Amino acid sequence: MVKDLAPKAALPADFLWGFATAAYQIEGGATADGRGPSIWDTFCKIPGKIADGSSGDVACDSYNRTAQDIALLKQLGAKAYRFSVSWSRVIPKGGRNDPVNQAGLNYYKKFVDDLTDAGIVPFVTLFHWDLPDELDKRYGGFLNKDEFVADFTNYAKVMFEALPKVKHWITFNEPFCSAVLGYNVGIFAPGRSSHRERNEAGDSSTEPWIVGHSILVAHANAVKVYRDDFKPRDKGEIGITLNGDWTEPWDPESEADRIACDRKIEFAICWFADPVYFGHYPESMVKQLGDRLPTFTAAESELLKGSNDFYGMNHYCANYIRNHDGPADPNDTSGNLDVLFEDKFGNSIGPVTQSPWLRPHAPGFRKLMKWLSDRYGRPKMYVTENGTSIAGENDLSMEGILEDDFRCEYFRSYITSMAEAVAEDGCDCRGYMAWSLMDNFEWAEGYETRFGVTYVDYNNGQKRYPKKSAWEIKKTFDQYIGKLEKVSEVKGDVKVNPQVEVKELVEVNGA
Ligand code: PNW
Repeated sequence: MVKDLAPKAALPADFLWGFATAAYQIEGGATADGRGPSIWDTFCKIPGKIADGSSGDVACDSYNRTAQDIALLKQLGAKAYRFSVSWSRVIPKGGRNDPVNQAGLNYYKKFVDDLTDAGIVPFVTLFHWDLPDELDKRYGGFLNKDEFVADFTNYAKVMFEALPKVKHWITFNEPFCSAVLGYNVGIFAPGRSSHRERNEAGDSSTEPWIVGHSILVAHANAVKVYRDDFKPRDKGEIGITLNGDWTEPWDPESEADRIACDRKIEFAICWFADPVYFGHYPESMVKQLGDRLPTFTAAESELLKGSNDFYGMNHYCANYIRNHDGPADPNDTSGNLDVLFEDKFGNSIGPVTQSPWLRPHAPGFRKLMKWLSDRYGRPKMYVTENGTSIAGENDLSMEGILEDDFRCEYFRSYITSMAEAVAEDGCDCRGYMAWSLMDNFEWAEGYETRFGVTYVDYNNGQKRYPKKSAWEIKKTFDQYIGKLEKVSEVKGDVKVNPQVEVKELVEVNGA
C-alpha cells in the first residue's frame, strides 16, 4: 500500500517558538504600585459588558507570579515569549506630559532581565488594547489622531529606553479589533457604535476608519523613533501584528465569490498591511468607503511605507465568503459580503469551538501565509498568535480540561500547515507563538472561554497545570525544526521564492 505522504513540512534550526499573552488578560494587579486604569478596567465595570461579569482585576495574577510564569515557559520548552506592556502601569495617565511610574517600569525591566537570564527571547507588544482610560476621557483616545500619535510615540520611547535587551518589538496588536470591535460592533472597550441598544454614543460608519488611521500613523511614528534613536544601539527589530483569517468561496463556481474572498482579506488585513508596505489603503476599500476612509498626508504615507521589519501574523480560522450584489451597508466593515461557516453544499469549514467566530481549518494557515508572502514581497514573518478554545471546556472537571485532545489536534495540524508554507512555498516565517501560555481573561467572554495550553485554577490561587496540548506543541516542533536548511536572506528580487532544501521528508499521515 502506498503511504499517504503529507506535503513536505520542515522548519529551520533557528526557528523560535513559544507562547503569547497580553497584559490585561493575565497580570491582575490592577491598582498595584500606582497603575492607572485602562479603558478595559472601566469597560468591565459596566454591567452586561462581560459575559460572566468579571474583569482583569486579578486575572492570572501574573503581576505577582513572574517567576512561576518563567518556570512554566522553561518547563514547556519555550524559546520565546510574547507579552504586552500595560501602558497605564508605566504612565498611569498615559500622556506625554504625565509622570512616568518608576515602579511600573521596574516591573517590566526585571521581567525582561529574568526572562533573558532564563534564555527565553522576549517579544514585547506595546499596545494590546488597554489604552490608558485618561486618554480616552481627555481627548477621545484614537479619535484624536494628533494627540494620540504624540502620546503613543512618547510611551514607546519610554519603553525603548528602558528595555535595551528587547530585540523584537510589536507596536500594536490587531488594530482591526480595536477599531471594529471597539467602534463598529461596540462589544469591546471603549464600547462605541451606532447600535443605541448597546452603546450610548459612536458612529459605526465613520469611527472605525478614523481609529485605524490613527493607529497606523502612531505605528509609523514609533517605528521611526526606534530606527532613528534605538535600533543603532540595540540592534533590534520592530513590526505590527495583524489578525486575519483565511477565506474560501461559498460557491466555488462563482467568480464573484472568489473575488469577494480576496476583498474580505483586504478589508481585514490589507487595511493595515498595505499602508505599512505600500503607503496607501487597498483600492477595494477606497472604492467602497469613499471619503469615510481618511487619507494619508504625503509625509504620513512616506513614513508608513516600509515601516515593518517583520510581519506579525495572528491567525485562528477560516470562513466561507458569499458576495453581496448592490451597495454596501454604511456600517459594513467586511467588504460587502457574507462571512459564513458553511458553503453552498452545506459543508462546514471546521468544528465548533467555544468562540462564536472560530472554526479551525488548518489548510488555510498555509494558504494565507503564502497569500501574504506573495502580496508583500516575502517579508520576514513571525506568527504572534495561533490557538483555539474548545466548546464546553469550562464545564469539564480539571482532569477533563487537562486532556485537551481537540487543542492538540489544532496545534498539530496548524503547525504542520505553517511548516509546509515554509518548506514548500518558501515563506520566510522565523517564529511562532501559541495563544496562549495559560487560560486568561478572554475579553467580553470573561473567564468562561479558555485559550490556554495551561489550565489556571481561578478558585484556588490561580495555580497553573499544563494541559496535554502544551506538550503536543513541543513534540510537533521537535519533529520539524532542523529539518530545513536555514533560509538565507534573499537579496535583489525578493519576490522570487528561494530554493529551500528539505533534508528529510516528514511523514505526517503515515501508518
Ligand atoms: C485575539 N474575532 O483576539 C487577541 O489578540 C487575544 O487577546 C485574544 O485573547 C485571542 O485572539 C483569542 O480571542 C481576537 O472576533 C478576538 O474575530 C476576537 C476576534 C479575533 C481575535
